[in-house]
Amino acid sequence: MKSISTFEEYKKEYQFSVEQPEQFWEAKAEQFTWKKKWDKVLEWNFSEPNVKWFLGGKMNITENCLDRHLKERGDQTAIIWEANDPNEASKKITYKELHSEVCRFANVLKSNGAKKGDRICIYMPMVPELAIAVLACARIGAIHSVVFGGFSFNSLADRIHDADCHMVITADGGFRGAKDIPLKSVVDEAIKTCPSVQKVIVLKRTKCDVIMQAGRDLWWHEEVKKVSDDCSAEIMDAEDMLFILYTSGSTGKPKGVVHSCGGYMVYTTYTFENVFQYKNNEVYWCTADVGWITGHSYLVYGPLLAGATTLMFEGIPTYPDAGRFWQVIDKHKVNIFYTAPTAIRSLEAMGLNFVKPYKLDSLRVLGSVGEPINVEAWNWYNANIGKNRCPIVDTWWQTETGGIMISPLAGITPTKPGFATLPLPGAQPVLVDEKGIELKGNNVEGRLCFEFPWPGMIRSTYNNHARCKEAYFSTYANLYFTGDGCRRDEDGYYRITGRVDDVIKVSGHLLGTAEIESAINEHPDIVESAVVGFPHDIKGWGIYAYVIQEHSRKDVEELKKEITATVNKFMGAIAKPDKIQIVSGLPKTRSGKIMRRILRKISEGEVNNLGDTSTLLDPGVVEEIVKGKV
Ligand code: 7RM
Repeated sequence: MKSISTFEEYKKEYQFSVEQPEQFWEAKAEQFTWKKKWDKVLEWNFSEPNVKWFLGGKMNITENCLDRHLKERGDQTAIIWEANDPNEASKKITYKELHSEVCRFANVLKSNGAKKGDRICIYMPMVPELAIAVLACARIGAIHSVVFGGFSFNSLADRIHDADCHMVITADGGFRGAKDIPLKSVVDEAIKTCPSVQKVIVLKRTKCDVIMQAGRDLWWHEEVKKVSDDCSAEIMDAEDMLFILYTSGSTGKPKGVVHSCGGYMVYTTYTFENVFQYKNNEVYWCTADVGWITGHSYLVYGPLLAGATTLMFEGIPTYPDAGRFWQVIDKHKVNIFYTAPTAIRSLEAMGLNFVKPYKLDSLRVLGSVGEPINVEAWNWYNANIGKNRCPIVDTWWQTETGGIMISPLAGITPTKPGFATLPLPGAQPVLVDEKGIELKGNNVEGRLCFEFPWPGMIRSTYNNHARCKEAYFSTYANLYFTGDGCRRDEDGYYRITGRVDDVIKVSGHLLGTAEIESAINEHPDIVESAVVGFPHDIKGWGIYAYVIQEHSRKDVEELKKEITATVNKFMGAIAKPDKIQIVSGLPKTRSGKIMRRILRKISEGEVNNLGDTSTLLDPGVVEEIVKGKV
């Protein structure tokens, strides 16, 4: 579809999308292959919530990612894959080849009993087979639940269990920098507590030793030999579930965010094409792992739906050295590069000598996602990577929004460092104060909500619709609440100020403090713990854990090491605390609630500004904590 090409056009299109949302989105949906056209564009209320787009429409998203492109771009590269090791050959997979591989693996799933509506857990490294597995699920109408390979067995088990997955697709292991990640053994550990799992399909990647359980575990390379590459796409209703992706909440276990087929397809395509201003034959690289929503929407689905060439990188930004990103950009002549502020900051800290050897002259657009990008990092990215000639799109969105909501359009929207700028057509943000009173006009700061549905939005939380209502639609009546604070400046530009709840963005990964606490509490000597975030130069936020131990031990350093190892073991390395403070008590109200506000202030170093402490049960606890701050 034709993208917006001027700022005037953006404003007109925005206006139209607000005045006539159904006509607006209907026009965007028409370019796709539908088996049957929709009867009704939209049905919604935010009180249940009940949101349905393109009602009665029948389609399959993989026909739109693959089959639809075969005539025009069958021989074009769909996926460029760059290995962790720069000396391992990269791969180029055409649309024709990807279509054939997806169909073949879809037949593997079917021959192993998978069918429409089944949930399949995918726990894999960043290799092309991960994208193939995702698309093969969608091909047969199975619901994929991708779990990031950095999560450990407990987190994996929770997710397999919650979605009642009967099948897991994994690999023997994965390469990440100098490390080998043992994925299969983590799966083995996880499914000890998941009796629902009947089949495990294992890709050979690292060739490490694995135990294959007869009757349950199957090798990918053996299975694909047994089937053909002919697999017609399952006909799906636009509102059938496409995938579940778990995201951390402020309380309890992660929520399985549910996205549906039709609306997600239309929304990811529209936002991909417009935000990045993608042009035919350009090479686009999103550095996110497919285990996160950014990988789903802007590494796999959005780019493939748009017929783009999408680059997938197995490794990390600092391996073999901090020039790897820039080397890959030159090697594959990347035109559009989309990464996270935490990566930018960590590479900035390594110095310009890692940037200088590379030309970076293929770059046309730079993107940022995952957390607020500070002005300093924005300027560094702009000057040293974009050479002051590439527009930067600071894209604000969430797992729950399915796609980008607030962002400049590359080269079209005038940017301001630190601002996600303006809502995309179809996105209707409102700011409210703590009580839910709308803050109208400009120069206001409050909490970010949306008052009208968009096609890519969350439909439910898996198997627990009440939780979806509670988490997103109950704080403020008739609004979708994001959990973010936000300022609208004098020009109507949006600047996200960060989370206002008990989740933290650590290196761009959303983590629930409650989840980290329960991992810490797995340590037999820990009685209670409280986790909060503290500002961190590279990670954005670091993890600060206050813990109470059962018997006082002399060797505090040893205990801290054990706690770190426990979190690593149960949840994964991404959740390891940066700071641990052993305390004898936590600040609690008379009703026994931990006053996190106070702990947050202390971890941020604002010990002289703790606010109202009059409801504290024992003020002495606070004094002790302030004294022992690490
Ligand atoms: C895409 C993603 C969502 C949370 C969100 C924000 C934060 C994301 C930006 C941002 C400021 C941005 N999904 N966030 N993008 N904050 N500017 N451009 O990250 O579900 O993992 O996290 O991330 O707090 O609520 S997510």
